[in-house]
Amino acid sequence: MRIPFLRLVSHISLRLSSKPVSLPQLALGTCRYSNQRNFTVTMAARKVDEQADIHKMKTEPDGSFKRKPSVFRNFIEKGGTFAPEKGRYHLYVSYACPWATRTLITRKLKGLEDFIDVTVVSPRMGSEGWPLGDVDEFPGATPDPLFGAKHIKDLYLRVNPDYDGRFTVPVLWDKKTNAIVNNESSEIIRMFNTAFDDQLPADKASVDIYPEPLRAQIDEVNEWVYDTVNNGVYKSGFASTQQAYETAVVALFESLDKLEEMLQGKDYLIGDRLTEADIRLFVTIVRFDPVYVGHFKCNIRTIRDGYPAIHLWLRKLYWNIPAFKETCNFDHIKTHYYWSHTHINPKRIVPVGPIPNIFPL
Ligand SMILES: N[C@@H](CCC(=O)N[C@@H](CS)C(=O)NCC(=O)O)C(=O)O
Repeated sequence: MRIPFLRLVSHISLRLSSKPVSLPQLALGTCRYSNQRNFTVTMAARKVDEQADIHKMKTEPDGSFKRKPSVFRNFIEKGGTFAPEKGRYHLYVSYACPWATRTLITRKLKGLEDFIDVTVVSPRMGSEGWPLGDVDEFPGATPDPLFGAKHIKDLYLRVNPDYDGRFTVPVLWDKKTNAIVNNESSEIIRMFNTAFDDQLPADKASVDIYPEPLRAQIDEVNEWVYDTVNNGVYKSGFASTQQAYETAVVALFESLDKLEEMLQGKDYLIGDRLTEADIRLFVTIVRFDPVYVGHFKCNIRTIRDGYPAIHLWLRKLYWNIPAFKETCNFDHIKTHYYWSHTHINPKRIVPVGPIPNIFPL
């Protein structure tokens, strides 16, 4: 039985008395070296270290987590710098990462497997960030076939040694110019949706996850689903104060309640066809019970017990459409979160449950 949301909010607001906790300040700017050259080297090394190590990522002064915008934002398009050529692009992903999995699902739905090769990182993200499959052997992880990179950060620094953003996946790489085309999943899936259509068989070219008549609705849903659900689970899990956590987790469950209403008797979120809105929501929902409920404390309800319509929609996508099931690797997913975030789970113990990770239809 689901707890009515209003009851829940009043219960929570009674407990919103904790003061914001001041964050441990990282010692940026302090340096023991008098020699100027040493100083520069030390600061540069420390900066990359901060960029690569998730444990050194700072939350905002109020304890909330804000995701940084992606930096590489080029498009594959006819007549552009990055032309749609078969075999030219390479995709670096993690099976654990929901953002990267959006691109894997779309790649499969569009039949782009022969057009774009994939490298899968190890799920165990350490102080250097994402390791490739030869540095950290893990079933399903692969080495970098292009440069023998040890970590994803090597690719970013190869393109720009001064890059000061995070070393995230997915990365869409151009083998012709040795450049990062794009590292923003929402844009990569839009490219995959249309850029290669001229070269694809009719049945794959006609797959359209961002159909013209539904675009306004898709954009509207994407906006709040991104903020409160896709990113909401991270805001909840990475919050460093009670108040920031409660704000995020309440907004998350309000949105899940809304999605539950929207999915009553429906197989797809918008209209009567599969769109990118389904793909973007699926990657979060499929990780919800196995990881976010426990690890990120998103535990007001589970999907399996609290949201029958979302649960049915999830299972239909997973079991009926191979692009969803075949890109979902629960071993990578669970290992990544529970092993990598030692500020949340210091002993790196990966829970056995839930059993099963996803129920049959
Ligand atoms: N906006 C990016 C976000 C990608 C992202 O944050 N990926 C995470 C993995 S789930 C990552 O690689 N994090 C590494 C880090 O922040 O160091 C997208 O949607 O492509």
